[in-house]
Amino acid sequence: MENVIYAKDYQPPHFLIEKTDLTFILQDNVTQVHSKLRMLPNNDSQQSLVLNGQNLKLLEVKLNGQALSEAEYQLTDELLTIANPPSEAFTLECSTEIEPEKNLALEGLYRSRGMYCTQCEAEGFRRITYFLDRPDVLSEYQTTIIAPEGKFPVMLSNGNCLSDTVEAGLRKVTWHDPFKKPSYLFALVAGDLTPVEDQFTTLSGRQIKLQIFVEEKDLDKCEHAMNSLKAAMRWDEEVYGREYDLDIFMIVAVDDFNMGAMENKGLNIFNTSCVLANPKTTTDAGFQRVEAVVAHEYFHNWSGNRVTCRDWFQLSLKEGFTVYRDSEFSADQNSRVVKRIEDATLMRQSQFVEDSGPISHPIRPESFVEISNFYTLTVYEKGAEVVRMLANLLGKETFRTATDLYFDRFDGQAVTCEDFVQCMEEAGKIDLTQFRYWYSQAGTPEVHIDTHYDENAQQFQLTFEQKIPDTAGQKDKQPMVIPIDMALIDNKGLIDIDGKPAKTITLTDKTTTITFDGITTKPTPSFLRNFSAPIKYHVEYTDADLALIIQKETDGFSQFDAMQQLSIRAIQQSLKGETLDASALIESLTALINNSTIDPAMMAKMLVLPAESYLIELSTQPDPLDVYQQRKALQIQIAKSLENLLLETYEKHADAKGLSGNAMAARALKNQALYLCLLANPEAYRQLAHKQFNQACNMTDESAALMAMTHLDSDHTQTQQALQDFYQRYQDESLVVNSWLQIQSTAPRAETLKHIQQLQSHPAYDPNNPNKIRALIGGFCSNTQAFHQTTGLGYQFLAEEIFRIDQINPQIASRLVAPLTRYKKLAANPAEKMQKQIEWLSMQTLSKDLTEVITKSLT
Ligand code: B3K
Ligand code: ZN
Repeated sequence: MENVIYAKDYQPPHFLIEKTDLTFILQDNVTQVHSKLRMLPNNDSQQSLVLNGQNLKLLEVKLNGQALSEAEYQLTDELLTIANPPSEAFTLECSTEIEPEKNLALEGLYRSRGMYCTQCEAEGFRRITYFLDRPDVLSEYQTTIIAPEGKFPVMLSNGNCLSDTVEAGLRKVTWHDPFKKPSYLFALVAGDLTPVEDQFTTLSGRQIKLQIFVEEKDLDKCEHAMNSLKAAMRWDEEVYGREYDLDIFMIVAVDDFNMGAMENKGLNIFNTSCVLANPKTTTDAGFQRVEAVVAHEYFHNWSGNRVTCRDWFQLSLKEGFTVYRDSEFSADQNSRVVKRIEDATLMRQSQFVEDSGPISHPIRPESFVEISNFYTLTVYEKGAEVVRMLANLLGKETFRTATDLYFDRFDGQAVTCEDFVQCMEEAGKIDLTQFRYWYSQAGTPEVHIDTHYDENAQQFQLTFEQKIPDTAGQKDKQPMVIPIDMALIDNKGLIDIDGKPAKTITLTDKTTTITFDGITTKPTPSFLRNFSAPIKYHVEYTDADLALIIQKETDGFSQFDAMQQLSIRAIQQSLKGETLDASALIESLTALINNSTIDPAMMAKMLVLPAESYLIELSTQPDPLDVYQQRKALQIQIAKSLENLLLETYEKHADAKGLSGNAMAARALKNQALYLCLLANPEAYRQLAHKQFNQACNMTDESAALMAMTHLDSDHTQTQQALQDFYQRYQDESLVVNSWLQIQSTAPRAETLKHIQQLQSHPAYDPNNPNKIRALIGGFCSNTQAFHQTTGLGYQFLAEEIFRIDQINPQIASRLVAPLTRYKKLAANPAEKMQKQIEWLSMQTLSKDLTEVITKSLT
């Protein structure tokens, strides 16, 4: 592939930018940007000055105040080169014009519903002005925004507001950020917004002003984000000793945004979906997402902003660490075990799939063509799991010593994953040489475990064998450090091991044998407690072993995992053509549901079968439609066997109200019960679902009922009516309309494809808005019946959509193509048809983003 950038080629910048003065003149259709950079050579060797710039119209360049003639610089589509810059400090001024109105890629400066906003990570700043657009160039920014008086009530940039004046009909607002930062953290906003305000007093007694800027119609949806922000600020002080640094912290909500949110210094910009929440329009899951994302972006102020990345290969340095931090925060705010189950589930059903597919890469990649393609589950979620293993290895207090060392040593610097690991090593006084393979080797490690009980010797022996699979571009890997938290169980419960109920076995060799002495009866081992490592493991269990783990384990994740394994076994059997035997699973579920002490949130998780994507991941060349059918058959069997208990459960939790953890847990369980009841017998439960739909006093119940009806009883007129009613009720709530689109695009039937095509011309749809695309087209991709229909029409539809989207927004196109690229994993019939579409795409003129992904999938 052309234009590959390699980590090994890293060179420090030839120039530094001490101060960056920016002036934006906002006028309809064209924005002028004037920059004045105070620059400094960074070494003695005389080098040309090479600045990044994309889609910019250059009006003028001045060096030390002197305009340069066209002969004195060189301009290409992506670079501005000045051959002989001064060898001492100098100022460089550039005047450029950009067209935010035409910017549908949503990188750089663009407009969303009339509002100006920016997204600069990773390389969007170069679409604003010529710059050294790389994270190791840290500069102090002053930003002036000029616009016609009265046009934009709110004009913001990073840091503190220095002045706000009006002169000759123009408003001029100047901001100054005292903290040096890389260009990817720059932000600017101008629009008709209103702030919701609050305050936070830091541990050392400083008053911080907090503002969330939204459109006036959304003012009633900010309370939760504000509370989450304050909770996150307090948590980071208590758990990491990190205080906020500026006097003001702002969040702005925008409707058109490629990702969830962005941690710009002092001025976070959020996708509305990750900040707005109100029980009438937002589900419980939505509330939890807002809490997590607000915290995540806030935590970046230290893990990312104060200590940033040297280059983009180090992305997991800030993202893995920050996801770990937000995950622990959420665990502290809500149920720790449920959060762990959710994280492990995401790893299994999405990250494992990514890690065995064509874009598999280590958490610290070695090369890329387009960095936007590496904002992946691997860098984020697996990265967080790696930090978690380090935290567990060091223990709570030592990990805190290590993070203190990291933040203090590297404050104000751009550093590497290696710097982070060295702090862990120093503080923990351990050697992490082998552990570093987690940063350099891709693929999900697989551990096979053999068990042997010797009754005479009263010994129980375990043999672990680890295998790191070959992945795209990586073969013959080294054994890794794999911490396996385990317990031994008998009928009475957990057996003491060295005076403790559990033990962590840390695998370092290809094969490891462990012997437990004094074991009087054959125990059932339980592995990977609390999902202690991001791996797959295999051990020969009987149904009775798994049932015992569910019954006796004290670790909730292991109980959940045993239940999942029972389901996986049942589905795999029926995929092989054997009769579906779900008796052990149903027996365990019955016992649990009858157990009045179980947390309803946990019970709700127990009732969810492993995702199709994970089942496919565990199979060899399956046909996704078979997997769908067998999973559904098991679901129906469970639903029918438990019907009465499910109805009781539903009724018991039917009127959970409010936003407490208990109420949310009750709703999760009751809605899962409703879904299964409807699956067992749509006739019998249609009215129940319909009643819930009409009488719900919160969006969780209302949308759960609508989803159950749409997915399980779609032909009935009541369902069609409910869909129409829902749209009528919420057509002015863009985020609810997204759910409405998604509920329809995920309806499991082949005909959904046609319906999606009709919805594309519905007034509710906006083909340029990432949230709408994700709801309709993203929903379709996860819809096995529609996407994998045997005609191949689903694949063709997606390929054509991707081609269209790539013309306007390459980042979104490149993310959306993933399901089409994993054809090698599947049975011949779907695989050939998918490959055909990928080949068709590869013959079109595509963005760099999409080209990289498509090329990798065809190799
Ligand atoms: N750091 C941003 C990522 C934005 C990247 C866009 N290509 C979001 C986050 O992880 O907090
Ligand atoms: Zn992040």
